[in-house]
Amino acid sequence: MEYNIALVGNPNVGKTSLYNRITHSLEHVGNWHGVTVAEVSKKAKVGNHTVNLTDLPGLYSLSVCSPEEGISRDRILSRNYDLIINVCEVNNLSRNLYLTLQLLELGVPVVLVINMMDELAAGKKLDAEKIENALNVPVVPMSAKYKDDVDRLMSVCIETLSKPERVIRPLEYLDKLPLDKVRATISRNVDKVGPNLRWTALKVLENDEFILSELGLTERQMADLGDLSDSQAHVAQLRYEYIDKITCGAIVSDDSVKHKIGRAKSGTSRIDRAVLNKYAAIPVFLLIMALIFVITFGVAGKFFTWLLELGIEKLVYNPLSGWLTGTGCPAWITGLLCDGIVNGVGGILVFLPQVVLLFFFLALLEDSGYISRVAFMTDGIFRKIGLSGKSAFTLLMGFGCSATALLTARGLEDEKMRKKTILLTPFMSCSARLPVYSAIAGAFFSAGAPFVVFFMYVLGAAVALTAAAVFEKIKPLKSGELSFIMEMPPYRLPTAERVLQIILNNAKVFVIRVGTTIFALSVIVWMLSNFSLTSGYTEGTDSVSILQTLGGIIAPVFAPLGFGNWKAVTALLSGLVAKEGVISSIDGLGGVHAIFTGAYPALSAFAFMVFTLLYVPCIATLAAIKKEAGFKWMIFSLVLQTAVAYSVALVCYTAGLLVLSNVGMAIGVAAVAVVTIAFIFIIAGKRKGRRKACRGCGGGCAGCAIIPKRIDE
Ligand SMILES: Nc1nc2c(ncn2[C@@H]2O[C@H](COP(=O)(O)OP(=O)(O)OP(=O)(O)O)[C@@H](O)[C@H]2O)c(=O)[nH]1
Ligand SMILES: [Mg+2]
Repeated sequence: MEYNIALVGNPNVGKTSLYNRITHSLEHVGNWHGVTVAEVSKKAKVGNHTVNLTDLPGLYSLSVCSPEEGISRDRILSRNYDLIINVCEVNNLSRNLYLTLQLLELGVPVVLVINMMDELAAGKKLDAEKIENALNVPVVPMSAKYKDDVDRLMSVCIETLSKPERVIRPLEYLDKLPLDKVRATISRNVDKVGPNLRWTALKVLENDEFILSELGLTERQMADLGDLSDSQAHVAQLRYEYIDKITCGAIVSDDSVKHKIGRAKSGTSRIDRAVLNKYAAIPVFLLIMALIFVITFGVAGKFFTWLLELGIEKLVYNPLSGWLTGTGCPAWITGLLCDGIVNGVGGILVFLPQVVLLFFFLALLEDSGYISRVAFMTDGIFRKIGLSGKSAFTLLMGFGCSATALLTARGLEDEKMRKKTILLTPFMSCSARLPVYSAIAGAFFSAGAPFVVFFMYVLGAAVALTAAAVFEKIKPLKSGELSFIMEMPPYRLPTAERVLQIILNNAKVFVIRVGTTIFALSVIVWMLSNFSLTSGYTEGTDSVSILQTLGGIIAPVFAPLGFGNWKAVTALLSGLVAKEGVISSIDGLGGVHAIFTGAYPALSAFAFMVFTLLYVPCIATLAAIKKEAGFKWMIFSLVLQTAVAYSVALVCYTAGLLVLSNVGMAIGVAAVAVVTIAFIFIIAGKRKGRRKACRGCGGGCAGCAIIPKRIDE
């Protein structure tokens, strides 16, 4: 038999962890709320049966607020499954069971998983039978992260599915509600919402916007129903009372264990006192990030990259070019295979350890629960520029891959805030840009390379935040007022298995990308840069290659930035396909020293890195922006990024030239900059003062009508 099973539950309870265990997948798991933003499905064999399992975004209730919760609600209401595995977390049982009751009200077949049993405080045990008897659904306590209780869960599911008639016990609190009266009022509209009239009546009592709009009740009918906000509170209260009844005594002391209880909690709050400290929070965050960069691009990353470089040169490049030359192979074939493919592909492959290390640290930050803290501590600053702490998740995920990170913005309730977060995410330096900085900074800044790379990441973030502040001044992008409720997950340690999974998964994705996109780009760029339209292979001749001709036309545009040559232009064009393409093209075109020449090659290289950081995102990111925000915003993002990249690179190059060519002038420019900034602060301070004076007038003047609200914020 083939069964459709859906995983449903509150956010961050371990649904995806369970999905990965059952289907042997590697879907994204993270210790914060709202990791999964779209449904995923996969088939798994369970004995003689096939199970088509669907992982859904987390939701708190069937009355939804965010778009991804809507995906889950629609799926649950569609009844397009045979069974729901409802996942709860043992330490949040009361809150999680609220959704469980709603599923049971709907009458859907449910198996209840009580997850994270390993986190139950020492000395406590769960009376699963009590909950099972009260709800009349199978209950399976487990730890999806550690223990292999998956087989037991699946056999319970199959057993539940194979029962011909499942008896769903009516929930006693429903009898206390005037459901019959509501049914009578809405009965003639009910064909619009399906056959479950009793459930629809309950939703009406809950003042459910979605159901009410589907029903399209008349004013008369609404008047008959009375004040729905009162009944909404009453329904919630009855549910919680029922949950209290079920859970009271469900978690009891386990006398066989004599450990000190609550140790983990006090440990968590002690760490949080340091990590979330008003003064230390941001410096601690920057210190952690700096440490990660020093390890990734300095000590460890550099060593492994050097090792791979050596391996590729000694074991692939040298033997291959020697053998090809020995066999009398045409020079262009040797050039294509060795300089085009081995150098192009190998030039990226050597950064595999650094990419893996970066993803590993990012996953540690994510899985430990630290990223939630970052979102929490940045919320105040972010609010001032029209974003929220939740945007911090998306932006930080942008360090991995922009195209996937911007999907996480779906968790943002305010539409303008969501759009802004989407537009800003590509400014964060994704992992594909990492080989570009690593290779260029390594060649021109030797020991200072990790700091240059760190600077690029900081610059990307600074540009994103500045752009947010500017957007906030533009009416179509000004965010609405939102109250932001954020859940702080407990600190969790990733398992060795998960760490290994992260490393293998990211290595696989990287190698596949290098083996396909970068391979193709290397071949194309090498061919176009070594053949001319008229006289074939150009090596050893005076002919001008195709790329040289085309790139040469655009190159002057980049002259003010210090890299106005066709090779740099070619590299940037390759970067549109995939950002790693920038460096594979550079390698195929003779390496960094052949491109950044002139009086200040390091400065040109620096401006080039800045441009690479900020210019048009790759095609995959543009496609994601189009999907999430629409075509218009995609074009806006394209223009915005290119303009910002050009301006910032121009400023960096010009300022660098001033410093390097005339130290006296540089000091003068710096002094003027300091005075200007100080002046701006003084003016801003005075304005603030004026606002206060206005407030003092008691609200009678025109200014007071607008300003007091802003001061009170
Ligand atoms: N200690 C412990 N942690 C777990 C367990 N199951 C999952 N986790 C952790 O809980 C966090 C959330 O796991 P996910 O599987 O992403 O949760 P989810 O329900 O899919 O979350 P959303 O997609 O945000 O709705 C991760 O850090 C997991 O490693 C468990 O049994 N024990
Ligand atoms: Mg998930």
